[in-house]
Amino acid sequence: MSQPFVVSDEVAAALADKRPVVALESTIISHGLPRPRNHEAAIEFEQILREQDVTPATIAILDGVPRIGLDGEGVRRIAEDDLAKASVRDIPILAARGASAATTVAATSHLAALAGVRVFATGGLGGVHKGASESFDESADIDTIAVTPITVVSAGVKSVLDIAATLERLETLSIPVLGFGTRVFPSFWLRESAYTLDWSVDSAEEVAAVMKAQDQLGHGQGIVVANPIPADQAWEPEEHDRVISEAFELAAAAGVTGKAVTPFLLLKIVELSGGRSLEVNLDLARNNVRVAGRIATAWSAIA
Ligand code: PSU
Ligand code: MN
Repeated sequence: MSQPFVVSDEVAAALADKRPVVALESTIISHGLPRPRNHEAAIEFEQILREQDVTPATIAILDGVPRIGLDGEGVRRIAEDDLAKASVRDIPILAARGASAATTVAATSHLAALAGVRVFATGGLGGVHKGASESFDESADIDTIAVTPITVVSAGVKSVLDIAATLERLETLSIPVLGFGTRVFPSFWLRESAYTLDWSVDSAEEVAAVMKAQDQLGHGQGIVVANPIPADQAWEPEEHDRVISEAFELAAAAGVTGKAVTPFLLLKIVELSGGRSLEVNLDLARNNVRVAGRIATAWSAIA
């Protein structure tokens, strides 16, 4: 039987030498950011890590093969091809059919962990959607992190979600949430939500220490590191609130449901904000990649 997934030579060598590696997701590139900025962003996120002497492992499923670490052509494909959006449940179907897809936070976390990558940077986590008590729309991101040994660095969850319900789910599923330099849970484009956290950390080394302790004392779940965007890069709250409510009205009017909701809202918000939300989205993602690089470096020193 052939290998069910492929780890690139660069990532495999780094893992074998216990050098730091950070996973990067492909759905944010394929479905979360508009072209052509998405391709530039995919290249830049990898570059930020290389400048920290950290090996990037961008993850996607190409021609039925889950790939941990892409070459330049793979990165081009996730940015320019019209790929499907794959969560964990889609992986075996894509593999059996030889099909291609971008991986969500859930699918990226799962594949990273299969390959032995422990740290992952994204923009924002999926979570419990507003109205979920009726629609049952809750991202598989949270459930997957509950059973996957991965440390995910995000700027919290997008303010299009039900943040309170998402935090409740993280608690129920025994996923530690660490505010990175903050006791307030961030809300993606904004530094703060209305919700405080029980725990904050001030350094990458502290996160690595929690990872080590969790390996010894946990049951294989992951860790959420909530990293707020720097104050001078955050979106203006009034403009943010106005655009989000308009985007919601458009999604309701268009009757968007299921896994199309998140990409629809993200791209509408870019349009409605005249591109401002995109700049903020890119800044917070870069910031998460940098922090993830530091955590991976601290982890490789103690693992
Ligand atoms: N955060 C972003 N951009 C994105 C997403 C999150 O900044 O594109 C994507 C991630 O891939 C996440 C997915 O896993 O949205 C969640 O989708 P859903 O709500 O359908 O689970
Ligand atoms: Mn959903």
